[in-house]
Amino acid sequence: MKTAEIMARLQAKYPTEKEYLQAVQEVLESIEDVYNQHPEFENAKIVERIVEPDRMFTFRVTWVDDNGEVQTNTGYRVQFNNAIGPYKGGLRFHPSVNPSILKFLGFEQTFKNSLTTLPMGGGKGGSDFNPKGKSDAEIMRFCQAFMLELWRNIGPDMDVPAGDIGVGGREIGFLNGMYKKLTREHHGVLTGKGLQFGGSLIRPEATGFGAVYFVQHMLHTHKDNLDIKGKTVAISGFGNVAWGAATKATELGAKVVAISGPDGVIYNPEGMTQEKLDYMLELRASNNDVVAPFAQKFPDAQFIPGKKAWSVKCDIAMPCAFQNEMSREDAEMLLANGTWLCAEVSNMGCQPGAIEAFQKAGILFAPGKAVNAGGVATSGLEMTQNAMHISWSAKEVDEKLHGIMSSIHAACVKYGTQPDGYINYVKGANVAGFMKVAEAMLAQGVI
Ligand code: 2IT
Repeated sequence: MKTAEIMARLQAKYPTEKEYLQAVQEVLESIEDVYNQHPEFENAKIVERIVEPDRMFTFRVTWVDDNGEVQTNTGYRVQFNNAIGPYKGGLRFHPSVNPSILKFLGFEQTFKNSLTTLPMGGGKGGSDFNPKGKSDAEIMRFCQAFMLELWRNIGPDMDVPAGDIGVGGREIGFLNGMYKKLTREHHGVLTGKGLQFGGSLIRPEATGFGAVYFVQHMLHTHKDNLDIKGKTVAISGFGNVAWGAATKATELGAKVVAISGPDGVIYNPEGMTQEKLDYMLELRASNNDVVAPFAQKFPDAQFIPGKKAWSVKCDIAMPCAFQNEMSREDAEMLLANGTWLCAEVSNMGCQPGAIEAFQKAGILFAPGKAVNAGGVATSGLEMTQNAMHISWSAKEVDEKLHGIMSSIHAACVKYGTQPDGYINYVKGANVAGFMKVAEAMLAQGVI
C-alpha cells in the first residue's frame, strides 16, 4: 500500500470532501508500515475497501415550523463498515452537516468502535437541520419527519443510531417514539434513550467520564506515575461531553480552569463547584450557544470574548467541541504556556498541524477515537442490556466503562510504543482499531 497513491485517487474522486480526506490520510499514514507486513491484506485490497462506506442514504426531511411554514432539510445515514458488528454511531443535527463530514465521522467510528472491544461496526448520520432556537414542538416534528424516512434502514441487529452534536436525550426520545409507532416494536434500535424506556445509567456522562479515565491511564503510564489530582485542565465546549469531562476531572481533584463557547472563553482560576457544573447544563439547555452568562453568575470567573480555551495556561488540554477546533497556532500557544498533555475528546478536534506540534514537542497526545470511545462503548452496553431485557446499576456500567477505557489504553501502548519509549497514541489507536476490522473483513471474503 502506498498512502500517497491511494490519497491521490481519493482526492480526484472526492475533491470537495476535505474532512473525509483528512481522516483517511491520518489513518493510512499510521497503518502503512504494519499493513505492508501483511501481504494477505494487500491481496484482498483491504485498504481500498475500508475507505469507502458500504452504503449511504440521503433523504428529504420536510416538516412544519411553529409559524405554519413548510421547511425542508436533508437527512443522511452513512453505513460505513459492519465487518465486526451492526453499524453503530451517532446522528448529528447541525447546519454544517454534509456527506464529507458524515463520511469522516463514519470512518473514524469504524476504528473507534473496534477499539472498544465490543462487536459494533461503524456508521454515522444526521441532518443539516439547526436545532438552535427551535421550540420543543419543532424539534419533535423534525425528529418524527426524519424517522419517517430512516426507519426502514435501521434495526437492533442492523444499524443502531445514537446522539451526537445537536442530538441528545430529548431528540432520541422523539426519534424512538416515531420508530416504535411505525414498526410496533420496542427494542434497542437507538441508544442514549431515557432511563424509563431502555436507556442505560451513565450513558449521558460516559464520553466525558471515559475521556478522564483515559487521561488517568496516560498519567499513570508516565515514568513519574502522575495523577490528575491538582492539575489544571482547559476544556473547550460546554455541551454534554465537556460537562462530563469537567465533572469527572473535578471529582478526581483537578482544577478546570477554562470552558469555552463560540462567543469566547470563561477563565475559571478557582476551578469548578457542583453549582458551576449544574449551571453548565443550564447554559446548554438555554439553546443560546453562549458561555458569557457564566461569568455574570460566578464573579470569580472571567469572560474573555473571542478567545479560545487554549489561551488559558493549563497542564492538560481537552478539546470537547468540534472537528478541527485546534489549529497549529493554538497548539503552539498551549506549548508555550507549558501544557504537557492533550487528550482530544471531540472527533478529529485537532488539525494535523496541531498534532504534529504536540508530537514534535514530545508531549503526551491521544486522539479522539481512543479518548472519546467511552461514549459509544456505553451505547454498546445499552444494546447489551436491551437485548438481555435487564438494566445494570450505575456501578456496574461504570466498572465496565473503566475496564474498556483501560483496554483501549493498553491497545494504544501495545501498538504505539516507539523504540525510544514515546507512546504514539495516534499510531497505536489507528493500528489497533484497523487490525481487528481488517482481519474480520479478510475472514468474511470479498463482499
Ligand atoms: O462520536 C461518537 O462516538 C458518538 N457520537 C456516540 C455514538 C454512539 O453510538 O453512542
